[in-house]
Amino acid sequence: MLLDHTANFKTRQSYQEPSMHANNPLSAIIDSVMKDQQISEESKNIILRNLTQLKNTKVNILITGATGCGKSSTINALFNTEVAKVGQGVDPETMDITQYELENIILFDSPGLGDGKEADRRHSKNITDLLLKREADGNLLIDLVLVILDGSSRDLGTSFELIENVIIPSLGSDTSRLLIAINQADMAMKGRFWDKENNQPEPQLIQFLNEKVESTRRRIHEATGVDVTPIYYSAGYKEGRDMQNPYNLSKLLAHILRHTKQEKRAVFVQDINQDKRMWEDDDELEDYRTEIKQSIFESIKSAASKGADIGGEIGSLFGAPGRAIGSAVGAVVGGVVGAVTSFFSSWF
Ligand SMILES: Nc1nc2c(ncn2[C@@H]2O[C@H](COP(=O)(O)OP(=O)(O)O)[C@@H](O)[C@H]2O)c(=O)[nH]1
Ligand SMILES: [Mg+2]
Repeated sequence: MLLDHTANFKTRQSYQEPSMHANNPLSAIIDSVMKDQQISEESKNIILRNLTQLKNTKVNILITGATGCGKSSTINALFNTEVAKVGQGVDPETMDITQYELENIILFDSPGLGDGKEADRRHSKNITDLLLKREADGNLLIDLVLVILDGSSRDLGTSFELIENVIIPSLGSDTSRLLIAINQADMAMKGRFWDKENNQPEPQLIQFLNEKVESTRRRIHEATGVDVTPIYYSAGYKEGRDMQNPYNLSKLLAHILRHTKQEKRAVFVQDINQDKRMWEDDDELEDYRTEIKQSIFESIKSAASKGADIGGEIGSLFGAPGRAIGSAVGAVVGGVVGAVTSFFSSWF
């Protein structure tokens, strides 16, 4: 992947240090703006200030669910790093919340319920405290709570208890912070009806999973009055030489972005997994990858032009994500559009 970026950068005359920002799209965009000959100094200053601020913006995500549901696997599949240790068993490291600091995203990995009375009490309190926590500016710290259910489990009772009695009561009136995802879709029928070759469910399993989604939605609605539509996916696995790519991970990311404030979506560009294989297989009900690109792109664009009447200039600066570099877009655009699209084209 890194080689792809470098190759793209080398074709752009304005960019001098191809490898320096290979993993940091926002830095690359800032560099491009700085080196551009045609943007006015005034606009440059505004854009740079905004993008620098964006670089320092954090998105805080709480990921929770019963031990073994696949939190670590999901983190490693979604993000551009192997930070989260995957493993089974109850050891001190999985007993409490583990925090992972990526470039812009901060992950709080907390066990859900089901690890014994004492542990459950502690985890419930940790989760409640986090969900109520506010930053210095008064905003809630946690932008999104992702609850992962183990799709291969027949008994999701403790997970419903977690959602209904711990998480929802701590969300406040705005329940849009909650996202529920059913993992291990491949194992939902004990591995039956999973088309390994094409890494996708067969019709019987699709029906089973859709029913699971619907019963989960109905159950939570009846217990709490809150409307959530879970999605199903598979984080995949790696076991020695045996590996299975994720399924519907792009759908999961698209939903994560929908549940994230528009102005914060941009920072995902820094942290999402650049391994193409993570994003390839999904239910194709929607074009998730295009949605992801566009929503991140729009967020970068509006963040960059914030607080200044430079709409026209910024518009031409960024162009549209799908557009080929150097086609309808002018010379000004090349650098920045190039920086953004080259990252995406090598991922997706
Ligand atoms: N078949 C399959 N196995 C999975 C999937 N996600 C996770 N696993 C496996 O489930 C086990 C527990 O996963 P882990 O990520 O450590 O769960 P955590 O305790 O919630 O962090 C590991 O052996 C993973 O490889 C999946 O989508 N499909
Ligand atoms: Mg884990």
